[in-house]
Amino acid sequence: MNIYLVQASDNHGPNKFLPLAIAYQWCYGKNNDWTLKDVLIEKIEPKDYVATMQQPELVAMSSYVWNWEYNRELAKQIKRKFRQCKIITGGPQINKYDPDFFDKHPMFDAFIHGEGEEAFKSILAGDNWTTIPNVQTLYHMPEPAVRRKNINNIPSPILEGFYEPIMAKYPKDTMWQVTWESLRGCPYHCSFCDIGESYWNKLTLFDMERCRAEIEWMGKNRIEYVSVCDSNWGMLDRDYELTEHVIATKKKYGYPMWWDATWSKNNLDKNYAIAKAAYDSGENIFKGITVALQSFNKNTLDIVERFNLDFDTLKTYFDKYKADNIPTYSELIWPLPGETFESLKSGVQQLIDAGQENYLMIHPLVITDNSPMGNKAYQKKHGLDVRKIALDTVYLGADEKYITEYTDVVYATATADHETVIEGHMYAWLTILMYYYGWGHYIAKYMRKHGVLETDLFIDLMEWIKENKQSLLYKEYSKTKQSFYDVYNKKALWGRQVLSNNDIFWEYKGASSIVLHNNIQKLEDELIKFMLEKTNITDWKIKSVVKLGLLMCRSRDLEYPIKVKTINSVAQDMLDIDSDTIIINHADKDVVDNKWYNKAYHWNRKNGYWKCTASKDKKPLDRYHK
Ligand code: B12
Ligand code: SF4
Repeated sequence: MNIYLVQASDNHGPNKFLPLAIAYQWCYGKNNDWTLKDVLIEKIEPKDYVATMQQPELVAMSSYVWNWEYNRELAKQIKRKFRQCKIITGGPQINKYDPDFFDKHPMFDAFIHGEGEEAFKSILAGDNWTTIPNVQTLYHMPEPAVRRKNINNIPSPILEGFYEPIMAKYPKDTMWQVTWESLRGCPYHCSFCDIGESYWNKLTLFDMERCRAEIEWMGKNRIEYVSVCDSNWGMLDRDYELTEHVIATKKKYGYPMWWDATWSKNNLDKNYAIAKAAYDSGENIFKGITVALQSFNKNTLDIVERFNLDFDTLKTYFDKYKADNIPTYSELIWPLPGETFESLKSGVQQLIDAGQENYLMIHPLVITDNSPMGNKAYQKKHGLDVRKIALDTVYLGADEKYITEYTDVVYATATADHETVIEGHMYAWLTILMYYYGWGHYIAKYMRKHGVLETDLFIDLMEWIKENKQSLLYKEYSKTKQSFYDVYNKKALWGRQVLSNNDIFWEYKGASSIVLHNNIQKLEDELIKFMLEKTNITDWKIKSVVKLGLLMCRSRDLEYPIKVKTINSVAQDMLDIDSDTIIINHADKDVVDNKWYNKAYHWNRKNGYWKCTASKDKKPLDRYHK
């Protein structure tokens, strides 16, 4: 009998994903009655794919929020051509609590709740579906799913050779991305997260030997990018050992190139030790270390069952990372229940005060069905107005055949009406654009020395932008705001195309950065005008402040190092340099190519690529004359 496996991912740039969940199902459940005909990993147009299928008896799909509509469409088309074919699906997108799920998605024959391996094995063995735990059929809602105690008896897809035939179908230079786990579960209960539900509360671990062998395989097989599924990298002592092994493997083979982990929330000392080992080794495997916070509002943290480390501890670690030149980044979510515009602004200020200099993301609050926040009573209690919009995913290519994926978003809460929600996104856009993409970073630093808080400065700037409708900044502001409005009210796609009609959908700050970079003189004039109107600094100083601040942003068109003449007191207040002649330099000396914008405002944004270094000029002028 023929079986097809499906775990389709979007293409993020040139990378292709090797599927993990569906691979486990097959490696654990397979038997000789079944012939594996194909594993689909990309979103090939459903009708084209169905045309290639040969007498499928069973199709098993792995469902996530990013492939749900695709899977539904593929399932419909398979059923149209192969009526006898059974289609089953599992994954986080399957609502474990909805007995009416079949009415909404009748193209499937069974839904598997939670971990799927045992149920899948029983299905392949031909057991009666209504008797298999965790399997929901049209007439049968199973008991609540139970976690497996031992995961080590699930064979490793990597070590079983599951991936080689998939990789063989693609060109040799394909950049492969694997999802990989050393454990399952998370001890915390954050209500906005799927893994926060009690089902995932206990940790189950894969053996170290297996983990090491899998990492070795990644090195040998030139794996570009590893998405680590573990929820708290750094929580266990063995994460340090595993990181050492990743570093050693990269030293030996040059791969895996990137190790993208979700860092532990409560173990900053262990995280720091791991990060330091990686950076000291000279092997750059982390794209910044996350110090995730989600909110600084005490009431909100209680409501979402999250905790933050105290301010002093945070500050100590940010300072340590900064002293070692290790980039960190932080994440907040907007609008969490209980949060207001003021508390959002105050959270950003606390983060800046604690020393987050490098990067910040403020994610929109989206809701998945299985997370504690997916519960309707919870939503009612906190006044969450939840609506369906396009999935909040960016950097994807534009293709009219793309099947749009959707998510549930929080449109308004009891403490932030919809207008405030959009206003919060706009404030986040401007603050991050200015401070964390650099365009106003050093100006804000200068103003802080003169008693103005960074977040107040950006409030003033937002006001100025609204008052100056002819400005470039206003154009960026209004295009971004319109896009947010369309996303929330018209199911438009997230992001903006700025380079051409075939461009990717850039995340908003990246999109605006491209525009500002290409209109730098205009930006300089506008920032000077803003400072003249909204501050009491003298005009000749303002000009130097803005000029020097913008020169600290890496330009595509300049050859570094450059020498800059400025005012001593400006250099002092802005850069802590006691000189009127500054050398501005940047580490990236590669020849600029047509991917430079991606490098600066997408791939390396969390590493603070924009930021140049500044030093006092100690050398004779001639050395810098070209
Ligand atoms: C790795 C990962 C990614 C990778 C994706 C890699 C890829 N394409 O496969 C990256 C970093 C790209 C990513 C991005 C996003 N992610 Co993500 N990501 C994860 C993460 C950390 C691990 C997922 C994983 O593979 N786990 C390991 C597998 C084995 O576990 P599993 O998926 O739960 O599968 C088990 C069962 O569900 C079941 N099962 C699964 N499939 C099947 C199929 C069958 C037939 C059966 C029987 C059983 C079964 O059995 C498996 C156990 O064996 C999870 C969080 C987590 N810790 O799980 C979030 C998670 C999956 N991501 C999530 C989200 C929301 C996103 C984003 C939308 C975030 C954003 N707004 O940008 C984007 C989407 C980007 C896009 N357009 O593709 C949500 C998904 C919720 C949902 N309902 O789908 C999760 C759960 C996190 C959360 N917030 O709660 N993500
Ligand atoms: S957000 Fe992170 S820490 Fe919180 S429950 Fe989810 S995985 Fe665990």
